[in-house]
Amino acid sequence: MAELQPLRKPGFATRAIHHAYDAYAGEGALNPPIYLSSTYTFPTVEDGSARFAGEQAGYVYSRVGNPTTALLEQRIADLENGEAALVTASGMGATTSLMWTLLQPGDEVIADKTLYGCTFGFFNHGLAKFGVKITHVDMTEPATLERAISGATKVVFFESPANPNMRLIDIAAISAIAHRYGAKVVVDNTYCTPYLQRPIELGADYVVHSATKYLGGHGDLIAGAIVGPKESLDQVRFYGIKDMTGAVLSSQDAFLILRGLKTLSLRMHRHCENAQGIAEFLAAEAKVEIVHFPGLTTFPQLELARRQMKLPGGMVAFELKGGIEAGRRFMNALQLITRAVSLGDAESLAQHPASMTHSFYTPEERAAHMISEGLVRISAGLEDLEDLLIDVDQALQAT
Ligand code: 3LM
Repeated sequence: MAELQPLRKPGFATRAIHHAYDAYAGEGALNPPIYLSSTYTFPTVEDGSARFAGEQAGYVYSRVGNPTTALLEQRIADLENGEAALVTASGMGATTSLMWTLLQPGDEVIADKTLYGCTFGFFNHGLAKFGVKITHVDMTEPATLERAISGATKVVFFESPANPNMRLIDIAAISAIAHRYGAKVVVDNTYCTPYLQRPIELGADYVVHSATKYLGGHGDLIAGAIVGPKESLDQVRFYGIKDMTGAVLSSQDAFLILRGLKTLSLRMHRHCENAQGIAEFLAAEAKVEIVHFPGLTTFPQLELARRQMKLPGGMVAFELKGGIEAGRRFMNALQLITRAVSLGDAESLAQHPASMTHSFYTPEERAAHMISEGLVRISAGLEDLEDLLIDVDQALQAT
């Protein structure tokens, strides 16, 4: 890598494979070692004390750092174009560790209307119990944030596209408003990955991820990541994670994510192609009421999609004319697309948000947060598109 740097900054795929690891160093292993060690040795008591005091570099205990997770952190920070990153035991571990660090009782979080179900639960049933005010506004219209925000607002939080209804939020416009009031902007970039969208380049302060999804990419682990300013992430590490959540990623899972990242750019292209094919197929079917996909020319926020995302992503949401009953029959008839929550895996997955990922919302909350009861969500996998379309077609016939 060192020889390439004077010529140009290596591209995304190159950095996803090589960044921060020298395969010639140490034993010359092509892949980085998995450090299976909970604790680290101190040459002397004085060295150990100096490390605890932050006066000497070096590892202490894997709840605050491990060489394998540290490599993954450098790589994710680089891909998101952030100053630093922290990896966590889950996507929820990322959001909770960051929020416990940034917020005090009396502070306000303004979040978009639509959030992943457990994030909604954490804000409204978790943080709210500890004196943090949670306000939801429709951030697809930045003026609604302008009307709600005040000096008490410490965090502005959203997903784009939002899980599960695919509403997009203008990261640059929202960040500009939030920063005028001194609030920090946190974007959940799980649906896009840094290959499709880099919120920090658009003005956001922090990015969180469920690395369980596309970053890992193979449905074999649970993990999360936070990207942001180094000084702030040091506080998340030494307070939010070390003392508050303990949401530490194992070095074995960090290795699997490093492996997944090597094919991230390739996989995202296939996910996007397959999602585009499924969305177009559904949109042409008489039995389909509406398809939400940022790659359709009928998508209401097409201009924003093209400006903010490199490609439209691998997630499709839609409703059948017969509502949820037709949706259930469709999902039960699927033979190749697998009935399961989660997303970003090699396998295409179908689920029903209202009774699964977003069942934490009450029916009234779902209505207020634009999550339709009849919505079906498909995470397009990496199979042959033709096979996926045959499955969608036969499942539609069954409705
Ligand atoms: C899902 N989502 O099927 P973990 N942020 C976003 C997410 O989609 C998720 C998380 C954070 C799903 C999981 S539902 C029981 C299965 C945008 C997870 C949380 O803690 O790694 O699961 O990430 O939509």
